[in-house]
Amino acid sequence: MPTDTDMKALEGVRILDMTHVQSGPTCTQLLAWFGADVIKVERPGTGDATRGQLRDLPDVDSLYFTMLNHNKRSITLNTKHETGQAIFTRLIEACDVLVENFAPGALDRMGFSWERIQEINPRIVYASVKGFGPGPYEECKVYENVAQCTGGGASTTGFDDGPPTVTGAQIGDSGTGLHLALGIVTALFQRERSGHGQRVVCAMQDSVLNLCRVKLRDQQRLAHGPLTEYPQYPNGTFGDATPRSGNASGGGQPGWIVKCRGWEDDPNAYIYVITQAAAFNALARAIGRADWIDDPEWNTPQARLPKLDRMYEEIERWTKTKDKFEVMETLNPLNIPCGPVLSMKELANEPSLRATGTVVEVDHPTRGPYLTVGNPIKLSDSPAEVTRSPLLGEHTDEVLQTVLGMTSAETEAARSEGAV
Ligand code: CAO
Repeated sequence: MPTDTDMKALEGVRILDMTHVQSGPTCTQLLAWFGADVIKVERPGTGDATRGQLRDLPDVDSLYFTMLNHNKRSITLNTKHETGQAIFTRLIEACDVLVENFAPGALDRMGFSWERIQEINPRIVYASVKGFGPGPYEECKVYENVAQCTGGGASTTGFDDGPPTVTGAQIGDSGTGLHLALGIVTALFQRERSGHGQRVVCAMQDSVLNLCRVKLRDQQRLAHGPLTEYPQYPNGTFGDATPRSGNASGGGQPGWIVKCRGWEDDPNAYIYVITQAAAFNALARAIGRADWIDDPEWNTPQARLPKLDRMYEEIERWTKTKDKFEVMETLNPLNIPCGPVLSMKELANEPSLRATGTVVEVDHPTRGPYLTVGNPIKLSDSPAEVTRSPLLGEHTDEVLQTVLGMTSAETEAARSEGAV
């Protein structure tokens, strides 16, 4: 069937984007990549605080900001100013979705409660990220690592004899943004049938816990005996909560990270190897331990479980003789799932990621070209083209005039009042 490659999945959907920092902007960036018209509302003068955070170049929007706000338009609007609020009300009328991730109650304090927003536009989907859902902490402000700690990520990450550890993957911020994006498109889908919008809320604690689902599984398994795939088994002790499992696999097939050639100097000369039962004989042969195949001490998953550490020592004896890519090339054809530990430097230069648009170079008027992560979700009929993030207020006049029909004199008057 012929496809119209110019058409985008969310074309015609207009998003009023009140998000800042990371969690909310991740969500609206995804919607923009799918073709939504995302209008980012920022405070006049300063804008999203991340524009100026972790700067690598003076007076230029930071990579933190540029990499989270592609494909959006930016307007400045003081939503605490009377004229600004009148303009904001008209934007609510003109948009399909309002997204925000301010501290709890911020939008209500500006005079825009959910009731008021529905009055202005009953079809609008109003979506929010908050740190916590209703309960003792609902009024708290939350950043990434607070969510990783309160959602179960930190207590289950790291090694048993070390402190709780957060992961580099931004499961609290970007993870919640992803959840929120799904909530928004689901609400829009329901609106097609119901005719009215709804409230969508994602708490960062809930999103992290959702991503840590297997650890709540393990919490309940603990009541019935030790977790046999964890490195604490059989010689260590288990307490009454899911412990940290080092690099053990979270699934039913054991796995671990082992050293490869060059590990003494290269912090990433490692590979993850999963000893999937179906491919075990091939692995035993590859590492020079074909004797395991007929040895009842080694030739069943049950027999191996109490001595996974010894098994991985043997695997590592072999992997240390090869670099991580050679190990990958040897084991993959044998159907042994494994993955080299790739550094950010290696990922940035990986040709296959460039070819699919998962890593893209984008040009920016004040910083020049930079690398970013493109849309990881590939739609065959809605290809995502990554365009640069907007400068602060770059589209204020354009949006107020084309979306709201304001004249240039009205826009100028709002500006001189300090409303935009
Ligand atoms: N015009 C006028 N005022 C504006 C405005 C605009 N365009 N945009 C924002 N403001 C105001 C807000 O209304 C708020 O004012 P009040 O405090 O008077 O209500 C104020 O700016 C600051 O908002 P904030 O409290 O959200 O910002 P903060 O820097 O203190 O906190 C954060 C940041 C992220 C901790 C908080 O927003 C939060 O907890 N958000 C929810 C959870 C979340 O998304 N966290 C992830 C962030 S990424 O790591």
